[in-house]
Amino acid sequence: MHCRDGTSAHVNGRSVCNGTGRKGTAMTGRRRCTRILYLGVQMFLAAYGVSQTVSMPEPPQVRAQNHVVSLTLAAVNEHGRDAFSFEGVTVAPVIRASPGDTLKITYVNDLPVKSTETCAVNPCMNMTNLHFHGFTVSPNAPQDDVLTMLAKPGQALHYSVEIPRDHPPGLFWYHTHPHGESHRQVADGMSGAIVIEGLERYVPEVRHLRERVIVVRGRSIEHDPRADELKKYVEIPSKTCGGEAEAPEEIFTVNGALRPQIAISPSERQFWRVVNASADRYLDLQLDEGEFEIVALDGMPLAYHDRQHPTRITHHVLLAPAGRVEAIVTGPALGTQVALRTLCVNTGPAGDPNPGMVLADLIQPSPERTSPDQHHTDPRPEPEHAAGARPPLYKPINLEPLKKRAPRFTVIFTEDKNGFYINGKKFAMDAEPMTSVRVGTYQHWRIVNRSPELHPFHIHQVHFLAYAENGTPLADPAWLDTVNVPVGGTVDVILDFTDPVIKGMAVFHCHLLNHEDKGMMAKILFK
Ligand SMILES: [Cu+2]
Repeated sequence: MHCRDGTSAHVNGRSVCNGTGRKGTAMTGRRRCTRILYLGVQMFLAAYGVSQTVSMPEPPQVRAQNHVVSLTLAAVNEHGRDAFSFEGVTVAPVIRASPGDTLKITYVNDLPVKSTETCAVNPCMNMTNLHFHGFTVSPNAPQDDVLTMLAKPGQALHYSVEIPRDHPPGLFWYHTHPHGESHRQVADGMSGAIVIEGLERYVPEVRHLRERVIVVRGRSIEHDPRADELKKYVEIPSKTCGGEAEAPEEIFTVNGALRPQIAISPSERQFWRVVNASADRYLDLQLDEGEFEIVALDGMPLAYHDRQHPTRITHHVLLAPAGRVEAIVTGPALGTQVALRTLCVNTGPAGDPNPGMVLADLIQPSPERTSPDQHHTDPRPEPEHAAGARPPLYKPINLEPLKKRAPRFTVIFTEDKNGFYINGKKFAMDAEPMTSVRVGTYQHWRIVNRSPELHPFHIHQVHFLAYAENGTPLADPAWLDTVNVPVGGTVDVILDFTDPVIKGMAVFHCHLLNHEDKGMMAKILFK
């Protein structure tokens, strides 16, 4: 088989082409090759546990009825990997709710009593629970409690999470959070998206756009005999991009599929809601051509705090593990080959390899093409409880005086061969809170990274304005719940502790979950 870029490889007995990973090269040939490639690769992907679908799979959605979203999820181990099971299928549904709704989730731990897997802290106990990442809700049971709600194999947890009526709309996600084995479970894929409806209140255009919920997960290829083929398939360059010595150990999947196709017509505008659900890898999203018109970051509409600037245009966007971006994208011109890719992220001398690779290909639906996507080009149906009927809430606030004051609290990330620390301490389940804050206030914190690798800082229950890096004001300050902290550097944030629903004990931690499991977490008491 001859590929236009002169390269080929064998996957499952079929020849495939290796793109160069650079835009504008070997496009026509690559497209032809890519189609043949899919046939071969999808066959072994089935065995590999990745979707056989060529189009980007769409997970099932669960909606509210009478303001209650009810579902049962189970934790299972399938083909040696931990997974969520929903209605008998190992898939993580997209949960859709409106402000004012209640999530009633029965979470059954059907994991085996004895684990065959490896955890950050061995042995894996196969304890599990749920965290509702980014939600401004109570940290007390039966809500977003990761400290006392833990199910052993055979046990069940009953969540009843009340989403406040004034909760911002946007993309959130759920994942498991048992200290010591969070990394194992999330790396295996125990994560799913949550949409809080109502973003069209802030950016009316999105109401009429085709919406795509895109869950990006990391997948280990460390012990996969086909690692080389897989790396070629997603176009990981052979040259490393950071200072790291090791070979790449993970590739990204998109809604469970490896390099699926996303149908979008020329000039069509779509509303993409992307979550980085990987346990420990960064995304730096870019389209080969085109830009992202950002509407929300980390589930917070840009307009919420800045009514005059509801969107922001960018060519690439860094998403730390757990980060989300919601953006309008425009279909490329007819005949152009465009991929959604992640750029290389240099995670520092002690960091993990985080190479660039292709996440998905944008394809243009054509009449002869029998893509299931063709039937989904209509605007999405109105949510059952049209949050859009309510007027949008805005929260403009002048934080300049707080920025000028010295930080009220400093979080220092350090690591050594024995573990990972916040302010010199390793997390313990029975630890006292490292700090406490009075609900009703804003606080200036400084996050300090005294280590030779990146760490993403995350705090439960609240959002913060990240406004300065290494002491320099950011060009685009943003309200986030997870922020990257540069190697040897600092990030200054103003945390919003004003919502009375957050009262209770919560945590803040590094969202490289391997680090969290090994101690880089602390408790905070909201009182
Ligand atoms: Cu970390």
